[in-house]
Amino acid sequence: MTGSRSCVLVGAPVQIGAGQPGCLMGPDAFRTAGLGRALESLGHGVEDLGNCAPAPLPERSHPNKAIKNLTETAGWVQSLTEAAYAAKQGGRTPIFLGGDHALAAGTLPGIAKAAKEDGRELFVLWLDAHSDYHDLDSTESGNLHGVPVAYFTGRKGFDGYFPELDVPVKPENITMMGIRSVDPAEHRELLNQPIEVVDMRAIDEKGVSALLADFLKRVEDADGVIHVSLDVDFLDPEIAPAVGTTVPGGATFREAHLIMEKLCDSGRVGSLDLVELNPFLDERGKTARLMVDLTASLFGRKVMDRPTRSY
Ligand code: 5AB
Ligand code: MN
Ligand code: MN
Ligand code: MN
Repeated sequence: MTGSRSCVLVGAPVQIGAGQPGCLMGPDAFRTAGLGRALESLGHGVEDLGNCAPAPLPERSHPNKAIKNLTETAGWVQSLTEAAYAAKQGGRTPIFLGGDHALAAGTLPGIAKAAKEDGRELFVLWLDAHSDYHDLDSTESGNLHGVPVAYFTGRKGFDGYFPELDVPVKPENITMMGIRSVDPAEHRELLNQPIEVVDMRAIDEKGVSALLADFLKRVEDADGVIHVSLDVDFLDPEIAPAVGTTVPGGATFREAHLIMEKLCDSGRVGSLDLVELNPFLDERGKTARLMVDLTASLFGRKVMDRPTRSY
């Protein structure tokens, strides 16, 4: 990423969207693992805004009885939408420290609103084992970290349950990478959507470099700005065990770093979610440290001080 940035860290200790507790500790694990210090050492300004809390909302319930913690999740969506919009003001670069992936149901609407006001086309790179494309009717686990993409793209069925969506994210501007676990209901809906799904087979066959270059070309053609949403389970569980929803066969250490390095070279990343870290499941801070190192790659840490294109 070119130049020095004003980074703002926004803690979002949401854990009620995930199937097991522990993500509550995520923001502090990122701080302990040295996220702020890593960014400062790269020459960026860092302001830690502390942790957000969910907005208190009137109790609500949905006919799908599997759904867990609907009211509190909607409260998080509301407070994080406002926090994300505010954090994006003044040309700053917000980094949201999760917390489970339900937080993206708040961060993306706030970022989308800010991008619209700035006259910028917003693109989303969704790095995850899962597509998180359930709606409130289709989720079987009832864990609402599985619904954010459906909500922030404006799919029906959230009215009256989640806050009214101001600015939806365009499905054609979303690329999902690392995907290897899609439920049947998500699969059916994704086939009707222009969301690009780069599954692990595509990565095996073509490599992350070429696949990411296609995405970056579209962003550049539109003079767009990118929001990256990085779920720990995008990574292979061997290198990143601290997540409740591990799926074998994930991205390798180098694939993940290469994605971050190329995103950095693009100079187009405007905001980042770091989600699903469950420090209770970690091995001596290994996953937290890897997530910090990946963030450092995204913000300019390089082996050689030369851009990729000069090879
Ligand atoms: B994550 C599953 N599709 O709905 C469901 O970790 C998993 O944010 C959702 O990607 C995983 O419960 C949500 C089986
Ligand atoms: Mn996810
Ligand atoms: Mn996931
Ligand atoms: Mn997960």
